[in-house]
Amino acid sequence: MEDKVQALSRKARQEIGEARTLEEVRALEVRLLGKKGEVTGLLKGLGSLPKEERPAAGALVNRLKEEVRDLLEKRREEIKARQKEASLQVPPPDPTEPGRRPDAGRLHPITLVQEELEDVFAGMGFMVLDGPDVELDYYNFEALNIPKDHPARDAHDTFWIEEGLLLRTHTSPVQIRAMERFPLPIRAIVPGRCFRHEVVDASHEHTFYQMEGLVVDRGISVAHLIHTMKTCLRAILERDVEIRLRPGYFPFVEPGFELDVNCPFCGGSGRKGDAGCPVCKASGWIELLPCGMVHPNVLRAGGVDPEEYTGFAFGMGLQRLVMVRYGIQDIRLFMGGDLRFLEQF
Ligand code: FA5
Repeated sequence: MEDKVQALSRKARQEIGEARTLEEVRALEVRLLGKKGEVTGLLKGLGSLPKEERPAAGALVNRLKEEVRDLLEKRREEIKARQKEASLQVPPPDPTEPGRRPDAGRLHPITLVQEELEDVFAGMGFMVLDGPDVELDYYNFEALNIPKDHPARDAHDTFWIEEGLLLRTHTSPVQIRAMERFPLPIRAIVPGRCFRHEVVDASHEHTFYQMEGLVVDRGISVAHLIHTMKTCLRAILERDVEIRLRPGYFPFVEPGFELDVNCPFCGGSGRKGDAGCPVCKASGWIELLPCGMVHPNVLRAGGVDPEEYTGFAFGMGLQRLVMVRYGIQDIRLFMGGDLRFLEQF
């Protein structure tokens, strides 16, 4: 019996030492200690020994059983520890892997065009002014020749705040603020945010950007307006532009115009291949911005004598200009926060 126990002990030690997985350990456990296992077999064989040998042989087999149980448990712990270590291990760095480019921020297309415009106008001697987003009714309407109950207010439905304050609907209030604050002559642009209570669609937002322009001096005429607009549009659209003025009504200018530019998508021909140009609707012109000669009442509200001075003003929709420049069809893309759009600039 002693020989058998020793032989099984050696065999068990070796096999358990070679087990690589928990499943293998479990299979050995069954084979050695299970009901029909080899150690159990030895225990069962005790009955066939002479009576006086049984206690010593029994103790031997029981020790073997303990030993095998300990060996199995130890191996199990080793395998578990190895698995845990392997799962924590970080793969070594791969020097052949292509590098990752850090995400650099970039300017929003509206800011981009706004800054370019500021440069162009600064080159023509214009100041860049700012005005409050939250405005008084007086500056947004009254002083711009839009008294209470004037129908022009209908086109500027806005968000009202208590005590006669409102979110400005255009940058034109800064015309008055500029004339109040600065000596003549004045040459100024005012880029800024505007708000209207408006149904949002492909060309209208509730929050949008305008750039106001104001020139007040002796002898200012429509010719100055046309020259200034052509110079700025040529720089921003990076091509020679044709413009045309159509009559347009705004209470704060007289005469007032809608300024159109020849369509950059069809070169002003109105045709794209065999079909009509879809961008300018085959007209060859794109409506770009309203402008006009400053109304005498507005000059008076700003403390300027209209008998001595004249001026022109314009109110450019900044998004509109960016859309024309880059061929963008939907104004909602600007504030949508979609990186696939923003990363193109
Ligand atoms: C005005 O706001 C006048 N203050 C412009 C002006 C200034 C005229 C000086 C004469 C002299 P209008 O409401 O048309 O005008 O707006 C001017 C431009 O702002 C439009 O041509 C358009 O490009 C842009 N705009 C107006 N409303 C929205 C809107 N909801 N979403 C996006 N852009 C808009």
